[in-house]
Amino acid sequence: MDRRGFNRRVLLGGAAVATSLSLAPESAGAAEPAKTAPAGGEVKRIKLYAEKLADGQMGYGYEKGKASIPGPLIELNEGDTLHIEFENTMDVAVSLHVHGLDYEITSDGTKQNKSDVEPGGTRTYTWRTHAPGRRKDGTWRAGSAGYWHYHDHVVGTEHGTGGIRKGLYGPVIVRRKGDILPDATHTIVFNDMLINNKPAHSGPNFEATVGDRVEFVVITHGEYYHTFHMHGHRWADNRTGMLTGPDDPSQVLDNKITGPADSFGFQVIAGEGVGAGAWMYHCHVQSHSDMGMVGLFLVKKADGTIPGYEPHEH
Ligand SMILES: [Cu+2]
Repeated sequence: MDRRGFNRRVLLGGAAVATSLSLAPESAGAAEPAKTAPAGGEVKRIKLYAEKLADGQMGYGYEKGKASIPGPLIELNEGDTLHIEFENTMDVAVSLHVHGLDYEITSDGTKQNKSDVEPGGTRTYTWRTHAPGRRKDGTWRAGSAGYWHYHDHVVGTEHGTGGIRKGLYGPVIVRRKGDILPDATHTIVFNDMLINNKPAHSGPNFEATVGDRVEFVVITHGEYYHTFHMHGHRWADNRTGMLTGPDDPSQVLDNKITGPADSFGFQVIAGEGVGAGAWMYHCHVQSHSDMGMVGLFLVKKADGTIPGYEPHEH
């Protein structure tokens, strides 16, 4: 059983439990200690494809014929190494370029060092990650943990402008030992005036049940800056999006400015202190939200209902 199913079952414990939770909203979702990330150090191997999609867009996928926009979530723990056997099924050269991780120039994914992949070709990209630590000179070296992303760097222009516009991007999460693990992770990419390359005013929407620990990765691409806003939920403006304790000085936000190639992430307890509902998230640049940069965080009650929400209206 996955973590999400486990959490849901705990929450389905009965009406008496639900009542006590609603009287003490700060404890919602805290029935069990949160699960945490293990230490890294593994060598992992995946296969990744770049493909043209039926509607003229492009995507990355773990299997042939199953590319998606955004591409699949790649999760690592600090210290892990990832070898990606990358196959280009398209009729134009394509690449894989990652932010935030360690890679040699041969895994840069750019034309400048011939690390792109010709049509029909295959190449292995290697990404490494490391834990934080003290350098010999006494200074502190940051670890790799963070909310990062990957994208094409060669389709259309030598910056991958055409590939990114058509959907060649995806999320990467590197966790530190002890980081809290979520029940589910969702990716939201503001790409020009679209979200995840979907038509305006059409989401994407994400579902959860009150009390679920839900993680969002927010990435921006394209030409514009945006402000990411979520209704009813807040997060901390730091590496994990969560406060570490009462003295953590990180600012708590429900709105964050984000520009091209920025990425951040956070976890919320769905409906904590506010309950179920069709909670909007959207770009808060007013003209952008009016033009359809909006989706829903659909937080259901334990019985599956969402107060006031009529799906057919949306
Ligand atoms: Cu915007």
